Amino acid sequence: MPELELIGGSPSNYVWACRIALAEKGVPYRHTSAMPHTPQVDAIHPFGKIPVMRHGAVELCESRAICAYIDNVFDGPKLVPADPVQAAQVEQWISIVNTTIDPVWLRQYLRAYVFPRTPDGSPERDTIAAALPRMEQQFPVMDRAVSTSGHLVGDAFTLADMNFLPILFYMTTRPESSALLERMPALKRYLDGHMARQSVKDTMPTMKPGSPARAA
Ligand SMILES: N[C@@H](CCC(=O)N[C@@H](CS)C(=O)NCC(=O)O)C(=O)O
Repeated sequence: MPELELIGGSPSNYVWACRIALAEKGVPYRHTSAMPHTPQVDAIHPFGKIPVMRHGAVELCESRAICAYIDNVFDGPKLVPADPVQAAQVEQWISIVNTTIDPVWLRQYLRAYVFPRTPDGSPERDTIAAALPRMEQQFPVMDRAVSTSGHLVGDAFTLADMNFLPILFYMTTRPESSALLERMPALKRYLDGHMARQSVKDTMPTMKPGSPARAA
């Protein structure tokens, strides 16, 4: 079988989720770092987003599609349970994480720190202030979601957790989100427990101090 190539900078939460999935499956692969909207990304993603993937003649974009391919083509533990209810619950949480959590916690809150649109490069305080009330509502929801089993679905580490964990990790890098997390005991246990997984440790983005999530 040809070697799989995953393309995209490691700080991206979507790239990180795919790398955790590859590690959990035990799939050997080549990781090529690339920013969004660069030629090798644009060649595969119609809107230039990372990650993208190449495996022989197969080219794919969008993390969910890439992970579906990885799960179905390669041996190894299933990323999505066979049980139809749990499989649907995994899709439900991936959708919630990617359409409700990511836009506020990363694209709005963290972006205002990492890619501020201020003249002097200081954090965008008004954007941060606008995100916080929504995060105050969303953190307890996610805390409750993991409080029973320490997982989003059933009692196993699934693709839903692989999508959520990178986003949650980035919340430890900024003061307001870090303080919020301190008030969420189940979420904190969930984060600490799963950050210790080999697949997560092995794929941890290399970050320069002060510049976490450059491409998140
Ligand atoms: N739905 C996409 C989202 C990917 C995404 O938004 N990636 C970010 C980096 S974390 C990106 O490429 N942003 C550039 C842009 O949106 O133009 C997926 O699941 O792969």
